[in-house]
Amino acid sequence: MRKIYFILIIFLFTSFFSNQIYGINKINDEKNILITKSNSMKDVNFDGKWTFYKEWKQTSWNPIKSDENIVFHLRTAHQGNFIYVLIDNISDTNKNIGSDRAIVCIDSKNNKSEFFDNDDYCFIVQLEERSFIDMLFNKEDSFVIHGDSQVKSFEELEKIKVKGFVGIGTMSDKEDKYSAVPHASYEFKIPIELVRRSNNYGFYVNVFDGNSDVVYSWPENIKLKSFDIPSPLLWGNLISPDKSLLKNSESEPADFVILFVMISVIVLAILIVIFIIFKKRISKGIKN
Ligand SMILES: [Ca+2]
Ligand SMILES: [Ca+2]
Repeated sequence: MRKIYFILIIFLFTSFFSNQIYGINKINDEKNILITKSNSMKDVNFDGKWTFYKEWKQTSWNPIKSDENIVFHLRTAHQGNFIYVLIDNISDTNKNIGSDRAIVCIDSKNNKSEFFDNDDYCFIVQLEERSFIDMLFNKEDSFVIHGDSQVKSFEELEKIKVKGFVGIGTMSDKEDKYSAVPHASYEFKIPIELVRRSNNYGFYVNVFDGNSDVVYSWPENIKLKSFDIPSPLLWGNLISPDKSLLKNSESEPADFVILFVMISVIVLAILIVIFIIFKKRISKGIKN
């Protein structure tokens, strides 16, 4: 009988914690970017480049290659109500204001649709020369494209204003982590409210160098006709391996409440089992 109670306790315990036990090995392939939960993104200075030593340190790092050479570094993280992306385009050392750009696309349902549907968003940031005045007035050359329920070409799609979205691109300086040679770099702050919380988005990134007319992308080796965005069907995945993106990481007190309730239930279950065993023993003692 005691064995059964023991198994019951183990079962209760594992069922409470089953959602927290996970393995990321099976999803860690080349079509996935694993996004990190960070607690230092509030310190990021949105000026379009890696501004100081620790700025983007607490993020996931994915070096994106073409023919075995790294062409850009992709850093991703989430904190609170935002997804943060840095694209450090070390391969673009020619400053082409108004034509160099970076694009981040998110398929919020990751339904891998063939055309750009209404749960898909692309965040487009152009390289700019940031003067003191630009910084003062928060000027940025960026916009958001929203997919449609009908098949439309990328040019026909609606440009939308998104509250809270920040996208800035500029040439890097000596503080850059990867290369001392000035190159194009782009910082993005994307409101999760727009793309909804998920632990699995469709994800696509590309950079365009106006000097060489070359586009590099992730996933790699997607051939583009003109500079259009490829079908979401070909995009990769942005995965939150610990599912932390499903909840606001700033609401820690709520987590404590859940943990407290879970521990209370487990302690209560153990006490009930002990009480039953104790009661049975007493009744056996009385019979004897
Ligand atoms: Ca910065
Ligand atoms: Ca360029």
